Amino acid sequence: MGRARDIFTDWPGKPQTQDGVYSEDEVRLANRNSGTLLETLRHDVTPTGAHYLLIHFDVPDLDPATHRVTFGEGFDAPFALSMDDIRALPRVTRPVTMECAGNGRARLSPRSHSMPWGVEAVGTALWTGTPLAPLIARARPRAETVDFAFMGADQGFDRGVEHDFGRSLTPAQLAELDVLLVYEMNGTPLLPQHGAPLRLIVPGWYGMASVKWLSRIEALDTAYQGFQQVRTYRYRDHADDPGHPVTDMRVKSLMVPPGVPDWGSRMRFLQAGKVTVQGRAWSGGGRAIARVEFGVGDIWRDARLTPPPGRHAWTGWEVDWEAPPGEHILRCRATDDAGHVQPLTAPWDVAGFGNNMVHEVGVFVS
Ligand SMILES: Nc1nc2c(c(=O)[nH]1)N[C@H]1C(S)=C(S)[C@@H](COP(=O)(O)O)O[C@H]1N2
Ligand SMILES: [Mo]
Repeated sequence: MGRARDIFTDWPGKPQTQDGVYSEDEVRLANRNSGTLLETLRHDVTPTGAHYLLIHFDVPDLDPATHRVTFGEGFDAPFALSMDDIRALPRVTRPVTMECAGNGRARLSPRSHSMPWGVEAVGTALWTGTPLAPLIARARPRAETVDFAFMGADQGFDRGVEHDFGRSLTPAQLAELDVLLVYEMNGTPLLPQHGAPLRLIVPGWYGMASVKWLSRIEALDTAYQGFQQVRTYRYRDHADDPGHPVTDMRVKSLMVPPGVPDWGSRMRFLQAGKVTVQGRAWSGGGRAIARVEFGVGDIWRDARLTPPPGRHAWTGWEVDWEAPPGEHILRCRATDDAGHVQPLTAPWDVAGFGNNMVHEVGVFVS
């Protein structure tokens, strides 16, 4: 609310400069990791160049002609596959909505030192590849396997710990998740920044599970202890809280901001009268969207829903609004079929994970 008001009290008399520097860490992270353009929420599928990006370290330089993914350590029938081998396997294409677990972090205070996401770290792509489960079965994991580790070809440091980016899934999770080994995005080969030549897609989970630049799969007889599994991607109430793992996406919705924006504040300007407001809503774990409400101030009404293009993709919503002159805060709030509803205020977390509060857009109607 404060934000919407600022622009009208300050503007056009808003000062031209302000003291203080941008946080260099946050600027660097924001420049490397772009967000999805909210106007592309009009479409079921996010155009490839407008899909958000999250890259922890450097994009590794992998040659698709020589790249192999190995099913090695811990398998009784280990093997390695080239990209040609993988492309010769059964081919499936699925629309999957993926959101970064840190999406919404910028609304939290105090905040962690991390990627300063507003609301835009989510997108839907048509991912093409082959199901992982039959390959795991072919490699014959040892009976004592409790975890499968998925290792990327990228490495670096986080809080002084050097590691390859890696994540794990238990045999039970793998059995229910419909995980894909993916080599195309929206009908063209994966771009380097999205994991070329091969990545995992874990439908319904936050993005960290969908390991890019996939190079090694291992079957472990003790729980995987990689940094990205045990040191981060955990919901924690305070710094010493062991917390619990971040897994599937919480219910959430976004709107295409109506009208035209103010460059600096992104406040919207529109003309009084009928306006159709639209957006997308999603939840994780295969849960469907049951309801989306559109709110103007404290008045809420139900939006019309359009069916999602797939079980793991977002649902479209739309509402006709007779916009009266004045300044308004527009909100959208989704409910999934398990009865989870988006909160009106941000759930706080040490690292800023899982903030699924309602999307708010300030508009000035004249
Ligand atoms: N190897 C590797 N895989 C990774 C990451 C990474 O930094 N390295 N980032 C993860 C995170 S946190 C997210 S949100 C998604 C983002 O995928 P995208 O950049 O294709 O949107 O990739 C995941 N897979
Ligand atoms: Mo992420």
